[in-house]
Amino acid sequence: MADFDAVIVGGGFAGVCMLHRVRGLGLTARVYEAGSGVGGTWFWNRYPGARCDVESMEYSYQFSDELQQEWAWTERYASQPEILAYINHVVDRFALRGDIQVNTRVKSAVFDESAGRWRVETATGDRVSAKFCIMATGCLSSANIPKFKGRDSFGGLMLHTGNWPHERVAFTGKRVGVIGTGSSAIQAIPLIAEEAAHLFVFQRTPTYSVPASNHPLDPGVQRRVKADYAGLRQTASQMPFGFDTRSTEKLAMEATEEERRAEYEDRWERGGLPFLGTYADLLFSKEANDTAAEFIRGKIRAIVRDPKVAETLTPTMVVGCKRLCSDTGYYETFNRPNVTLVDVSRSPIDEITPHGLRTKDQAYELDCIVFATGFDAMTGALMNIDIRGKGGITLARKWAEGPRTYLGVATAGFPNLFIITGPGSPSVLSNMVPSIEQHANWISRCIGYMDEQDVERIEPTVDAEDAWVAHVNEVADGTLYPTCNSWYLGSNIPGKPRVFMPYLGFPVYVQKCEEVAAKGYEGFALMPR
Ligand code: NA7
Repeated sequence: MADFDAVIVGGGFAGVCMLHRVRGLGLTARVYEAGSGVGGTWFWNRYPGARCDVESMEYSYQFSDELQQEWAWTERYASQPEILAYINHVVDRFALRGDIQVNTRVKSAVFDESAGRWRVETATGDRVSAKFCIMATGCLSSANIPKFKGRDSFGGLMLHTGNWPHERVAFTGKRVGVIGTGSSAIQAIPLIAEEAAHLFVFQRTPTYSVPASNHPLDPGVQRRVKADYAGLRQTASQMPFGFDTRSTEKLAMEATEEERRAEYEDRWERGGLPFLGTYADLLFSKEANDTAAEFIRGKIRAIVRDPKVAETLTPTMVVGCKRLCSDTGYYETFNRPNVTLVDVSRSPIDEITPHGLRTKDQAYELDCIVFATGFDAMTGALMNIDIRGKGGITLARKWAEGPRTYLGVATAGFPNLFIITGPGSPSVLSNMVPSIEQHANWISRCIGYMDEQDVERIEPTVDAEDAWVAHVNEVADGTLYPTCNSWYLGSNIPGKPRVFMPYLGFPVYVQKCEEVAAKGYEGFALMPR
């Protein structure tokens, strides 16, 4: 059995960054990656239009200024192929590939209490041990395909956006059905519609989306950012979501209607997720939120020509409660003669048939079904691994009522196990790359501290964990987030406990992590060597 200092599960942005950090400590490490290449989310999500909706200059690592200076992004929002090229560049530039084993899914990770080591087993039969086990398994990596009756009977092409083929999928001349209208669907629908003979969009909940206003990146803008990259990173780190949303302290309810309209119009024109940064109370006050929601509803009514279709596309919930989307021509697509919107909230999908699908009211003949039905977010990928801590307790059992972590980075009863961007950390409510990097830095510093202080094992105390879980919920309960059924709450997966999983507030969170470290890892139990 091979022994490593650290096993890292997952070769996406988190695993790659973590490997670089543990190498820096002089540790031996092995990364296991289920895919045939690195990249995680950006390896799997190859659907047409897949692109990041955080600006490319910010969706990148900052651990090496040389890397920041060398790499040139070509668009305001990077496309999936470009992000995949970037992560591969990083892996080669820092000579990390040798420690990454692809095509290898981790099956189990069991803590051997007497040896104080993690025993990790892969689906391909590798068995290794490591002092540290670091889960870099991703927040949105476990694809969700609803268990529709007859799902496997379909005779045509069935795809999930999060597990897309590597070769181009031709939709020309095909009758295509897209199920779902979340971020992935919103990016894919306009492009599929351009190709398909006919596109049916099966919508259960309408989505708010703001135009991305994507464009080639101006070399002048790029030069200016690179002249003070640290300045951009610093500004971003102080924003609630950890990227530059141009968030203000202004309150919607203190502005006049004309001022609000002008502000929203300006943000709509500039495009993207900073729309939510227009006012500080948008996610806290329903009255404030209604002003933003009504602005977007007005835009939908103005864009979509058929009033009935416009009405079906118009959301009624709180804007931002489910993730705000950012699109290129999404609502406009419903003006095309070859696109039909099907409201499956009124007439749910009853079954998948050999030739298409049937809703309560009607049968649809399809050549291809695209499931844009999301992920078992935050916990799904971890639950797919048999993780056992002290006393043989499984993580699945411990988290049966919802995930419990301290700082979203560790969980009591599982010594020397770290989770990158786990539930209870800002993760999906932040710019993922800086959040990943912050965790990788924090974990490597913690491991370095353990070495210096002759600490053999570290795990959170139950008290610290309980207090953190309560705090994460308290923060969420002070917002409008719990008012709808989102995947932040796990409510997209039947039977999953309804618990708000991400931590809201990147700057406060980072400060808390710093304080914990500065106080000798307060809230953790440290066992000496
Ligand atoms: P999302 O945002 O979870 O969207 C999934 C969509 O699929 C959403 O519109 C769901 O409707 C719909 N859905 C799920 N199950 C069903 C069933 N059974 N019937 C009909 N419709 C269904 O996933 P995405 O991949 O778009 O985005 C995930 C994240 O990736 C995104 O937020 C970014 O962070 C990147 P619902 O709203 O549940 O009614």
